[in-house]
Amino acid sequence: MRLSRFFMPILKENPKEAEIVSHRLMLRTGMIKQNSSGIYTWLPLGKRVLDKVNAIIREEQNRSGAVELSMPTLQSAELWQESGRYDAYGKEMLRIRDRQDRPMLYGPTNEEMITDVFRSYVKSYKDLPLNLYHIQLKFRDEIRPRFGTMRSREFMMKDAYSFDLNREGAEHAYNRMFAAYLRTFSRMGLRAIPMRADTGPIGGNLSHEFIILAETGESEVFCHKDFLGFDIPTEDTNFDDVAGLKAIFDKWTSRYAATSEMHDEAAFAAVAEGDKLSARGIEVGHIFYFGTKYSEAMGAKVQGPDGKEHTVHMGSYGIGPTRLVPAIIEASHDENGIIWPDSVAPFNASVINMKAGDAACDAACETIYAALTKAGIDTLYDDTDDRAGTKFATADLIGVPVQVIAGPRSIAAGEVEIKDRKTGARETMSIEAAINKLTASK
Ligand code: 5CA
Repeated sequence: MRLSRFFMPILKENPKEAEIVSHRLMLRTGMIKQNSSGIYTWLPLGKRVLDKVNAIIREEQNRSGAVELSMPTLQSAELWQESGRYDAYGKEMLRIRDRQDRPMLYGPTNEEMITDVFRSYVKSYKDLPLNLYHIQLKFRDEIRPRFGTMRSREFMMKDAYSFDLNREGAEHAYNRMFAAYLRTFSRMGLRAIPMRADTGPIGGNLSHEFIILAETGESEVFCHKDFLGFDIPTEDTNFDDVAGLKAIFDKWTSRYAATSEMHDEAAFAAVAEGDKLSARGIEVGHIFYFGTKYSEAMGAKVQGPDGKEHTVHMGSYGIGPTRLVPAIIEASHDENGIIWPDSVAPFNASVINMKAGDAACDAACETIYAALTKAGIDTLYDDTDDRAGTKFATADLIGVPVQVIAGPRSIAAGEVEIKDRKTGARETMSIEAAINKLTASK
């Protein structure tokens, strides 16, 4: 992408309304724009990050055996009347009427709708287990939307729903998502700790929130330090291995970890003083097993191997992509701006032409830009006529992991400088060596 043709409205001043660093940086770098309270446009730079976050989520959901579909944002109230949640949900639900005066709502979650999809088609245990997911916008009329897309009213959610013949099957489905979540967050450079959690309006009694420790987090959390060192399930994890996944679950629930709603003072007091972590955290995912709560109310049954009808056991599993983006920034920034992990960076490299218009600089930058692009590296080429200082500041601010810097003096010597955004380390090398270095890992 040539910066001169991109749309990246960088703000010169720090936006005053932003209370936390991720919100400030997302506004400054032109990743998001607020349209109304808790409702945001994802501008091109932000959209690129969000797409990469979603791609990782999708890969790990698919790896675990979940199947993607897409459900609408607007739902008929009828389904929610069936489950009994239409009245129970309260003011967070945005209720709408269509021209026929039929009650509709903008979905805050999709348990009812997916149960309806399921009961329309699935009649036999032979079609189980099944886990269906989508990545879709939700709306919750939060009392206090704040911190940008961290807690917004319209937000994106990956929501998956599992269906099994019995509790045993449902527990395996839960463990599948549990392991997939550990992998998902780790691939974004985050250490998420699963914590016993309250189930709120979703229901059930087995539930974990996946929490990133961060000073600016909204949740108060208590856990054992060992979580910081536990191994993440590997890429070759067998998601059909019931005992293997149970072992992962057991390991990751073997130490104390709870959100404030579920906090047990006495149990926490038993943790050795030096092992206690009492901190703040950001909830990036939340998984629930709620048995037959929806399937019972809505008649989702299958014929079992015994020939009898069985009400299916369900769970639901949420991740908040539009919250993950600021959570990653909270975990990875410095005084100059964002430091993106390569896996979610909007661009993986930037080429900085210190003197656009200088024939030698232009030619060298075009060569590098073309070679990196050809190798499949998302590259931002700063071909604008801004001052070099401005270009450096912008590159640091938007946090692209590697910068290739070309100025008239270095180009005359056939060289460029490579700067690592995270460490600040700089290396000078030939143009060819720079191209080789950056494309080697691709
Ligand atoms: N149906 C279940 C799981 S699919 C559910 O709705 N779970 S939830 O309420 O815990 O939401 C799932 C995830 O969505 C949360 O972990 C969080 O990452 C994200 N999320 C929830 N509310 C918001 C919000 N107001 N703004 C941004 N993200 C949110």
